[in-house]
Amino acid sequence: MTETLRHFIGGEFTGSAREFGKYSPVTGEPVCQVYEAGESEVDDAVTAARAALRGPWGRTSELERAGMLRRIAEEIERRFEDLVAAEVADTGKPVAQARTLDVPRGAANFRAFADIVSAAPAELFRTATPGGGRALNYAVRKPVGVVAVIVPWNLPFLLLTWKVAPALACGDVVVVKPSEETPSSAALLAEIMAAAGLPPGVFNLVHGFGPDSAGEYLVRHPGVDAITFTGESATGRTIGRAAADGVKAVSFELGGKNAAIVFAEADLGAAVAGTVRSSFSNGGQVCLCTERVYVQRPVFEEFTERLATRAGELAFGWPAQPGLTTMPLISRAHRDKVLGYYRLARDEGAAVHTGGDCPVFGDARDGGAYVQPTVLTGLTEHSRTNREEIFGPVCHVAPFDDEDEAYALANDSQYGLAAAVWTRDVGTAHRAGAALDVGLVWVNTWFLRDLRSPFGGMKSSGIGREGGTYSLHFYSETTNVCVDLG
Ligand code: NAD
Ligand code: 6OD
Repeated sequence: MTETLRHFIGGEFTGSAREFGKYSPVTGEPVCQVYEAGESEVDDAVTAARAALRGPWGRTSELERAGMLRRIAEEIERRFEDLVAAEVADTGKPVAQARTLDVPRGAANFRAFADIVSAAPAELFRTATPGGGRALNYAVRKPVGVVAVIVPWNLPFLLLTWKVAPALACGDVVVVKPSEETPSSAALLAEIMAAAGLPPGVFNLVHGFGPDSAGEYLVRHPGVDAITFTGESATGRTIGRAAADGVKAVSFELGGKNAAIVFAEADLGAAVAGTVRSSFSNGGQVCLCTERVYVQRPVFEEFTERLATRAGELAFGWPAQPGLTTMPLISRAHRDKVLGYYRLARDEGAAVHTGGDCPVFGDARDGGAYVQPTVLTGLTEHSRTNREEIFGPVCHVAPFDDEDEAYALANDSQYGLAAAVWTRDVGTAHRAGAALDVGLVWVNTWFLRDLRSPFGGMKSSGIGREGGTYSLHFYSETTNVCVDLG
């Protein structure tokens, strides 16, 4: 067991009166103890942030901040193995995944926003009015202020740095609250910020839960100017109410019930392999995962059989084992929720082609939070299984006959985050992009990211877009200056 993880406030690591335990998804054994912030620690963090905003940080140029972001990226790379160990301990994900996705994306997030803010164009208009007025209008971008950053547990370091990097690029100061399930990489990020030379108070970290804890105190704090949140849609609604009371700007990246659409003329092998990734990666715990798969009728049976076979072959193991293709869920509580959906699916009349239960290992992993990757068919579109986000390694496969029907099925959801389309027809690819009511459409791929592109969801999947200049808009305030030219 390590020492109790502390908050990072005004450049100092501090404890608080209460603490909680973090347990391993692999074995259920304790990982660490964590201090829980109360109202006074949250207030201290917001106060420290505000003071830092008034100091030299608030007057830095874009290029100075870009330099700082690059130093943070270098420091992430220096602490690479510590970060990998932290992510693996908290989530149980394969070491190989943490090494190739989660931690490298942390460094990439800081480098990308260093580049984006350095190259951000200025807005300037020469104005000529019919009455003879002549003026120069230009927009000055300023920090939005104190930003609350609240993130979930599924890709902890990737999602935290995805929001901290643009906030710092824009000159903001942040108070971050990681998920209670994944405090460890955030604690390392605080050390990284100090080592990179970020002034005290610019990055603050409070640990704790949501309701009646650090999360709720943070979003209700009057000193917070903007809230950037990733998590469940229901939590987003609660935070939205608090934000409305305080007239705070929000950026919400919320839940999904994403569709994959496989056309009969697609490369079926690629579609099966891609759907294995899109439905089961990270234990199905990615907001972008596809839980509804629509397959054109001529290839429906073959696709379902091949998908179920591949899903049944996904390898369970210990995180350090090479060749791992799946992982535990984050906690026993989440496992119980997912197993509840497996039972519900059966009650609603589903055929279970593979999975539907927990694996039995006969070793310490039986104390962990594993479930089997599961492929279902036979449910109606109105079943709860097909309408509610499960956030586990499970998908339901259903047939469709023509393109319009596929889009109608995919769009029939309260969510609108992402879709994956498998086709060889270039016309279909572009029509899908236009027809699907989601923020992100992948064609013949999934979760391939360019950090300059807009990211976010429609409907209950979110409010706003981040990525590239979209992030600069959210994390900045703008003052337009109009100078009369006489
Ligand atoms: P969650 O909403 O339960 O928690 C997310 C964070 O919010 C945690 O840090 C939690 O402590 C905090 N929180 C909870 N209640 C709060 C409150 N009342 N006030 C302030 N903070 C509060 O989500 P989760 O279970 O950690 O993550 C899984 C969810 O996140 C899924 O729904 C998934 O789709 C979503 N997600 C969305 C995206 C996206 O980009 N759209 C990305 C990742 C995850
Ligand atoms: O890639 C990203 O920037 C991003 N925000 C991914 C979200 C994944 C959801 O679990």
